[in-house]
Amino acid sequence: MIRFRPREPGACPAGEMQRILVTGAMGQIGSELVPALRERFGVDCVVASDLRIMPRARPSRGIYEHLDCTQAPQILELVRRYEVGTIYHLAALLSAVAEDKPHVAWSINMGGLYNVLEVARQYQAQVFFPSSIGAFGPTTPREHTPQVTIQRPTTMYGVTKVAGELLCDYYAGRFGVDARGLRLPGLISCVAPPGGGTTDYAVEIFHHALRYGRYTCFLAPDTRLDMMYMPDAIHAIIALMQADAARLHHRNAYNVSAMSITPTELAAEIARQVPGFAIDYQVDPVRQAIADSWPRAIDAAAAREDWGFAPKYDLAGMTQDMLAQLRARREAEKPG
Ligand code: AKB
Repeated sequence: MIRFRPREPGACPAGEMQRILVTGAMGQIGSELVPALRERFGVDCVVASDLRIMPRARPSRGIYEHLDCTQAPQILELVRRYEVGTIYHLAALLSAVAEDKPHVAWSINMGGLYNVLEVARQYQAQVFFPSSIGAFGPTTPREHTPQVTIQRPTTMYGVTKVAGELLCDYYAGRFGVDARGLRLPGLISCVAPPGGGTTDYAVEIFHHALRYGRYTCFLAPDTRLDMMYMPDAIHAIIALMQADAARLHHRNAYNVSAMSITPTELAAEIARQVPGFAIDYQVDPVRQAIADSWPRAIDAAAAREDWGFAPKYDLAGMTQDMLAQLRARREAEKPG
């Protein structure tokens, strides 16, 4: 087996590059995290994996493996075969789907994480776990939500996220597993669709604006939630994983957010850049109830202080870049 050396000093905690495994690699975050990690550490150092079958026209070069995270032996096999030293565990169901299929959500979100942590314990691997603003609930302070506060979520997704944070803390404290996490807000991105979240409207709206000039939103106009543009999320994930462990006071998991916005505000910003764009509302009671149980604006001070979290994109900058990226993609997809 070839041993890889990191391109950058410090890329691998052992000083000798072990490969990186990304689960759920074809999802919304994985589709942008995998290329970013390959760019940084080298194409062959990153093993992308997913339950989904990779399309014949592969979006990128590099190792791809089929992986069902509920099957611990499959994770173990990949970690051994590729000498994995870091696992970015992204495979999970999002909030709306999890509410529809709570038993499946428990099995995938908790079972998958438990298996990943167990393998990480046995092979001393570092673990990234994406928690969420969904780890908070209706009794959490909704404005300037502190880093350490009440966490009594009322959704299965939230239950798995709080339990996941605690399980990661347990493995860190009890077994010394270097598990780290972020409480991610809604992520806005142009590469892969989110699929099944409460904040998905903030991605759909862009596609509909360019295609139809209008959008019917499933959340009420004044539903304020935290959001972040994907390039900032990717940067934050890698920055957290590279941070000096001694500085991490809240390793599982840090509040992060770049903007706190409503559908009305996002639509107004899009309308400034897509003349004639219009929004109307057909509220989905299930997703609205989930959104109403989440914070309106979380406080990311701990992430700024401990490891320098500093998102670049605000609402206007994100909207401008999203529209430019999506227009370029639409142009490239045109036949001839
Ligand atoms: C969802 O809406 O489920 C996710 C999240 C905020 O965790 N985007």
